[in-house]
Amino acid sequence: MSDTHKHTSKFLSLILRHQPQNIGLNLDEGGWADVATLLQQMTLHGYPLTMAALEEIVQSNAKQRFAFNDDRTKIRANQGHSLSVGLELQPLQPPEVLYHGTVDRFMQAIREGGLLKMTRHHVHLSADRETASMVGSRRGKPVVLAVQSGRMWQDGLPFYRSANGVWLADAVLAKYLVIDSL
Ligand code: HQG
Repeated sequence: MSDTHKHTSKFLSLILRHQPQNIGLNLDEGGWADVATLLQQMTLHGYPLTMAALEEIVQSNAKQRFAFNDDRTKIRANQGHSLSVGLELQPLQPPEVLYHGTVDRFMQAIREGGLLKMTRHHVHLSADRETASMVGSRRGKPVVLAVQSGRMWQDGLPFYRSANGVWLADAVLAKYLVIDSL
């Protein structure tokens, strides 16, 4: 992806997850934005964007952060919102173990209160250690926690998976956490 596309893609994350009002955009209750309006408003606000460029950004995004609807008249972020949007996620049985990447400075709070969703809609988990380690390393030396997701599911706690494959939970109590590696 070109640097211009990367720059635009980052801004698009901000707009579609957190602050659509920054460019005068409205999201509907499902988090969808009208594509024609988005192209127009992005362009007006210094991020010139054509349909072809948007399609390339959506398709080439390594984490598949964005999705179009069937006729490509609407677009939304697949997860990561701080805005209140209904992604209509269906509960789904998780694998026995999922992973969460964090850093040491949060560990005391996590040992006491478990994993909380903080400013997002859900706690984000991954099926592999490597992804969790990468997520943790955004903040420093990563600490990877194993989540006993199979036990949680048996205990009646729901899990969801976003369209781009991120596992989501409402919270993870400390009793379901195991420090996997330091
Ligand atoms: C921590 C990026 C204190 C938690 C990434 C994390 C991911 C606690 C931070 C996705 C806590 C929240 C999500 C507690 C959790 N006390 N700290 N009780 N419970 N935390 O960014 O999982 O680029 O909201 O460990 O790659 O780091 O946005 O969540 O460090 O996939 O697509 O509080 O965001 O993807 O941070 O990252 P975040 P996350 P995107």
